[in-house]
Formats: sequence, C-alpha cells, structure tokens
Amino acid sequence: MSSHFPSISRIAYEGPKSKNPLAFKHYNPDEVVEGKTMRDHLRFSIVYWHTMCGQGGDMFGAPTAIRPWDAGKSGIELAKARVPVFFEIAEKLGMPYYAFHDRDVAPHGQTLRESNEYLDTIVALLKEQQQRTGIKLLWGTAQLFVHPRFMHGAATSPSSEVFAFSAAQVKKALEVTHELGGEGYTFWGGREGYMTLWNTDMKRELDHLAKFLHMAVDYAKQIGFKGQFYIEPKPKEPTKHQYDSDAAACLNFLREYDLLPYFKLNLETNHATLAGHSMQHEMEVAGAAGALGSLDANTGDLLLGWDTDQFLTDASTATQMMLTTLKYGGLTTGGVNFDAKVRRESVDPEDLFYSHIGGMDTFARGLKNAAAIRADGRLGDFVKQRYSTWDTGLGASIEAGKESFSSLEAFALEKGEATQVPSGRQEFLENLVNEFI
Ligand code: XLS
Ligand code: NI
Ligand code: NI
Repeated sequence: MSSHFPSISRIAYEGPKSKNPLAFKHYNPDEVVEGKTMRDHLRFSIVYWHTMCGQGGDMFGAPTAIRPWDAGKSGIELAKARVPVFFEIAEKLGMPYYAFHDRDVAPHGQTLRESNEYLDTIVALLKEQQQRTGIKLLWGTAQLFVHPRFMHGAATSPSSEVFAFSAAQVKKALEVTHELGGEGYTFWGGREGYMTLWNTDMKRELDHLAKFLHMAVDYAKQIGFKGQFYIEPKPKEPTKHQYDSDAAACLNFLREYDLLPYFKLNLETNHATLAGHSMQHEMEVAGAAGALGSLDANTGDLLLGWDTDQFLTDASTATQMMLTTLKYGGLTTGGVNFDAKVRRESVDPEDLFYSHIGGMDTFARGLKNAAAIRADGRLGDFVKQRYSTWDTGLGASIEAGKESFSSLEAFALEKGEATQVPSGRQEFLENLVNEFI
C-alpha cells in the first residue's frame, strides 16, 4: 500500500517528558484507569468530513489547503482516492473508530439512484479498509443540509416531497451504516429550524420531525440495525432557530413524542457554548435523564459566536467532561468523536496529525485528572455532605413523600429560622479541582 505520509509512522506514547510533536504525551491506550484501558474509556473517533473534505474555504475566501491526494480529481474519482488516505491517518493515530455523512464520503449524483450507486461504490471501499485496519464505525449520518432542496429543512420542510427525499436518503444511510457494522446513527438537525416565524407552522414541523424519527426507528427494526440512535443538539447556524437547540430542548421533544426510549444525545462542546451553556451542563442534563450517549469533541473560541469546531486543548474542560462521563458510568455505545477541523491557516497535511494528537492527549489528561479527583474523594464528599440534611430526619421524610405544606409550615413556625445554610465554598472547590489539572 502506498503511503501518503511516508515520514510519519504510527504515533506512539512517549510520556509527558517527550518533546516529539508526533508522539502522545498522555494518551497511553493500554494504560488502565478505573479498571478499564484508556482506549476503552475514550473510544476515540475521527470524522471523515473535516479530515478529508475540509479545505479551509470560508465565506470570505477560497480553500487554502489543497491536499496532494485531491489534485486533479473530482466526483467519484476524488471520493475513491480519499478513502485510503483517511484510513492511513486514522490508523497512524490509533483511532479505534470513525464517523461519516453519506454525502461527504460519496458525491451527490444527478438523481437519488445515482447518489445511491456512488455511495455503494465507496461503502465497499470503506468496508475493505475497516477489515484491513480493524477500525470500526462509531456512527453514520445523512447529510441533509447542503443540497438546495433542503433550504427550508428536511423532515421539517414545508414540502412533503422534500420530506420523502429525506426519508429515502436516511433509509439508505441506515442501510449502509448497518452494513458497515455501525454502532450508532446520528441525527444532527441540519436545517431543521426556521429563519422567520412569519412563514412557519412550528407545531406542524415538529410533528413531522417526530414522525420522521419514528419511521427511522421502525426501519432500523425492520433491517435489524441495533445501533444506538442519537440526536445532536445545536442552537443556531445554519438557521436562526434550530429545533434541537440544546440538551433540555431535545429531551423535551423526545419525551413529548415518545421517542426517548430510542434516542440518546450526541453532545458537542462548541454547540453547548453556542447555546449559552457549558459542556458540563449539557452533559449533566443528558446524564440525569439517562441519555448521555456520545461526545463530539471540539471547542469554540470565546471571542467568536459561531461553530468554529476547533480541537480542544484545554485540560480543564476535558477534566470536567471526563468527570461527568465517569459519573454516569462511561461511554458505552458512544465515543469521543473529533468533530473538529484544523484552522484555515494550518495548510499542511501533517497539521491533521498535530491537531488530533493534541485532542487525544487533552482528553487523556482529562480522564486521568477526573479519575484522580474521584480517587481523592474530597470533591465527591463535599457534594454529598452539602445535601446531608436530606439524608435523615426532615429531609428524608420529605423525600419519602411523608410531608406536606401544612406539616412543613408547622416545622418552620416551630424552628424560628433555618440554621443549616452553610457556605457553597465555590473558590475552595475551584482550588481543589485545580490541584489536579
Ligand atoms: C454541525 C454538526 C455536524 C454533526 C453531524 O455543526 O456538528 O457536523 O456532528 O452531522
Ligand atoms: Ni457534531
Ligand atoms: Ni458542530
């Protein structure tokens, strides 16, 4: 097999003292943390769309990173040429998983039939590479936002014809995800939202979206696909209001339409911050509902208000994310999926390696820090102690449903004033967490 990166070999773990930019300083796949290897905790995944299709174009400028393997090719020939390059990168990074959209691995055809044929051609190549490398598919998804027909949405389009085209595309995407042994299938809203309410019947659109997702669940059953379904919340971009705006909105929608048994959330760090939340918040919301599924691991820029999809290099955020992950029992079907891209100015192919190495090391540090905080126990004990008035006496009685407004009024009248209202100790806890970062 010819190599596109002859000077880069398999990235090895060299430990925190290494100065080798093409080595892991913290991600040591076989190292055991809380009884499981780092590989199994983190379940890293590389995405096809940013890695192979991202060329640094933006709305003000042309692509900056013209890849040597792309040169002179287009259409299905280009799509074919990218597959082995992608797997070489994934293999050299030691990625156990990958994720893709149907229309980023294979081009749009003139008709649905032609698009499906293109996809089948590429899926055969993906399958070969999966068998050769042992790399598995974390999740598949359908790209329902680039083609002009999706300008008003896909499942929420006012056109029933567009709904039908979307259904046909997801049907095929589910089939190929199943064929490739995908462990999940993701719905990110794409253009499911609105630009103005003056032209929008919101209730009707949400009903249609729910109907669409039920059809997907039914079809998965029909073909025997057992992978986990995910919804990926995002509040804005491309539409003014995306229906799946944040974890709470998604959970509410899933509950309202009896979809919660079939879906978990795929949470993305940059989407959380666009929604005005921290990623820790989004993960706690999902975790508390038993719906913490998978993580799209990236970050935004504090000073920019859109989805910059940068690689996360902040160990503090990674520590928060891994603490919540461990708290809710770890990632089972999901993974740490690098939905992230190199900057427009990072034009060299080797930047694809530095970026992923940095992201993987950051999450490995986060995992080790989180495990150390849990082993130390002070943070957990503090939170437990903070709620201790609920463990016995009055609190236990309220939790057990034995009290009422009248009995509580009687308690308060008798007590005079609440005396057990201790300090929140925020700064003390921030210092404590910082000991580990
Ligand atoms: C876009 C989303 C998208 C999904 C997959 O902002 O993050 O890339 O992860 O459709
Ligand atoms: Ni994403
Ligand atoms: Ni995103």
